[in-house]
Amino acid sequence: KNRRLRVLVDMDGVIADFEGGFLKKFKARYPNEPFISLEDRRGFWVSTQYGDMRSDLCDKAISIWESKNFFIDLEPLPGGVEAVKEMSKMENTDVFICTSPIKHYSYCPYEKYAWVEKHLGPEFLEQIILTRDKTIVTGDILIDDKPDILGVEPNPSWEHVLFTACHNKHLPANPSQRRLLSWADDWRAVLASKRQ
Ligand code: UMP
Repeated sequence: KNRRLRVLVDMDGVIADFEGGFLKKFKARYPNEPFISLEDRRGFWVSTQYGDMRSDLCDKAISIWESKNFFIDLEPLPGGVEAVKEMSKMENTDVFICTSPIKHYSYCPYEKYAWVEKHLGPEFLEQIILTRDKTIVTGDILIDDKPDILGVEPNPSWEHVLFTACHNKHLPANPSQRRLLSWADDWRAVLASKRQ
């Protein structure tokens, strides 16, 4: 039996501030358009909520994360980089950054690698998994802010631990889904619970 613990950590909304970076650049590029404050965000898809506000705002939202330097400029979320570094130094623990690139591939995949190198260090370039389908990746835990993680594998090996974000914090409590409220929450206990 493999006694090493494999932790999959999502990037956007978990260690990189996608929502904050989006809002800042949306306001700068479209200063005369309405925007949705982080307090009013609902639903995982930013583009859907902007499109519901006014149909042309869907494409305007998408234009933000399709632009050069959007992903590399994202600020780290509080405590995320420190937590990933700490768990990667724990005994019998393998940490992978598991993130879905957008399909507009000009900048995003490159900038995700560059972000990891910049904030986590070049040794973490070995740990990156870029996939649009996380269900086919095996692991013990997937820490991710997306409430529903679906793909071709109906029974993924990992337990999805929902990382709280502005868009998911109002969702009704789901007893079958554990949460991490932030990186100040007890992520070490979550890992420990999977080692038994
Ligand atoms: N994303 C969109 N549309 C949105 C919000 C996010 O395409 O409205 C992108 C940003 C990330 C990806 O590249 O989806 C989410 O990836 P994960 O966090 O699920 O890895």
